[in-house]
Amino acid sequence: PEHRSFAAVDLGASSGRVVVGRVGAGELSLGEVHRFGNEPVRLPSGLHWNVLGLYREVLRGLRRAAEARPVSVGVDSWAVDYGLLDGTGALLGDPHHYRDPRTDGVAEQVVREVGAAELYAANGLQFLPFNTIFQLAAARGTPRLAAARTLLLIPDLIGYWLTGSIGAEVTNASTTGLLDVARRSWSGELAAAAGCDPALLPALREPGERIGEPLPEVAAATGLEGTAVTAVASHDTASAVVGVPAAAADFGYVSCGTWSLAGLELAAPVRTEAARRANFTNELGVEGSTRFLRNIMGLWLVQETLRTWELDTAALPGLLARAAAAPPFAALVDPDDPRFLPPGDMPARIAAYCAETGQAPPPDRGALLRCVLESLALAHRRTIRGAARLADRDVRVVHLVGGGARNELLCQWTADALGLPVVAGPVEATAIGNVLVQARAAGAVGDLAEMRGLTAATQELRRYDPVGDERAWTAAASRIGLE
Ligand code: ADP
Ligand code: LRH
Repeated sequence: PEHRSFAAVDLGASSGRVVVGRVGAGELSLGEVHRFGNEPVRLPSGLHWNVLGLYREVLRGLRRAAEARPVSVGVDSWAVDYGLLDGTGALLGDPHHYRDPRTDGVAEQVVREVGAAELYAANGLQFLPFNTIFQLAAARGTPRLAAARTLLLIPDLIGYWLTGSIGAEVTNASTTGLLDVARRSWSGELAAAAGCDPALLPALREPGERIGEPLPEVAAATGLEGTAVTAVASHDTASAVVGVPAAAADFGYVSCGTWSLAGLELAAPVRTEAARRANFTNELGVEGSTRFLRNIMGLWLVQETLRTWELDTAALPGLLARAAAAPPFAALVDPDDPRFLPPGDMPARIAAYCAETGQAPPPDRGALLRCVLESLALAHRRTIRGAARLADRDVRVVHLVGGGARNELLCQWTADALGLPVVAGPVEATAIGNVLVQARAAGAVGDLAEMRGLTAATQELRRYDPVGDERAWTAAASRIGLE
């Protein structure tokens, strides 16, 4: 055939989709066959993902994808969260959401026991309170953990349900805090630091490896018979970085959805004391690359604001027009203030932050949205500049991918704040990266450079050149401590 099809399942923290990608010589086209919300559920035991509901939607989507007769299927999702299996392979309870407060104070305790520098030397990971290593430490001594025989990250869990095959894909495993980043292997010492039995951790697999094929009941439910299930870069951010349409090496990226993941692609981890202090992470990418980046609280601030106002994304274009008309730099926040992490009333938290820092709280919805987006642009600026400095690299262009690429204000302000061109798109970079890693495994596309060339040549991109006075952004950054 002139082109071949691949099905990508991409589960984001705010929504999931199943996409069919067609790949051929000079061709890459995407068709979304199913999209569904991803809403957590609060139980007496805490905040959980509805992983069974998600799996049902995955099967529905795959049934539609099957009509395109895909060569293979790949699954990616948000990182760090996991399900536990008992000795028979049954799921033990509902996976916790990384925003569940059961980890409060736990990370600090583990860091006190092990040492922050020692942890960073081993796993190279930024300090986030919900890293899997800290979630496991929080679960120490629970009956559920005692009964567990296998730990599976979310895409590996879906892969297990689809095929019956158990494994841990390495890009996502690198977000757990349990991986020795230099050796690309599980670390017994890190597992011990969490009080976790290393036997829970399955054998690692690389992106592109075959996982298996659909179990009979899955084949019956979806019509996918004999289709391979292939390991992709199953950490959504790793797939998004594959989907960045960069032409040269001197690029920075912002994978901008629920989170803004901002940083660089490097050949090797940077685990200097300065990188640790600036809280940069070294997560693993494809072709042996390192994703040197930092989490920025991202569009979560917008999502939770809309939820508080009982609005959804459909209201965004109207609200963004009002943000554009609001006065500039009236109020600013540090988006990474830990108070913004849990679910809850976001406008109230932003107002409280402003009051505490001697700023007038935003007087209306347009002003509040402007405050959030200018603050995010400043955080993008600080993080890209910080990454370039810490890794001693030049950045000449910033690629902004994910749902945030639809937000013209955020793209323009990121360009203005950085004084660099921003190339926005693809919106579905993650699904593209998922498709392309499958296509490479099937021999339909070559290496990372070739994949990026194909994305650049076929996807809709928009360039934002910096305008206005960068000094205004510098002044704003120093006002709020984001330099
Ligand atoms: P995730 O993968 O983390 O679930 P996405 O990459 O799908 O996130 O991005 C979702 C975000 O994209 C939304 O929170 C919203 O802020 C933004 N977005 C979606 N549609 C639009 C739009 N039409 N205009 C501006 N922003 C949008
Ligand atoms: C983005 C993401 C990010 C992780 C977070 C938990 O969806 O995978 O890279 O830090 O979710």
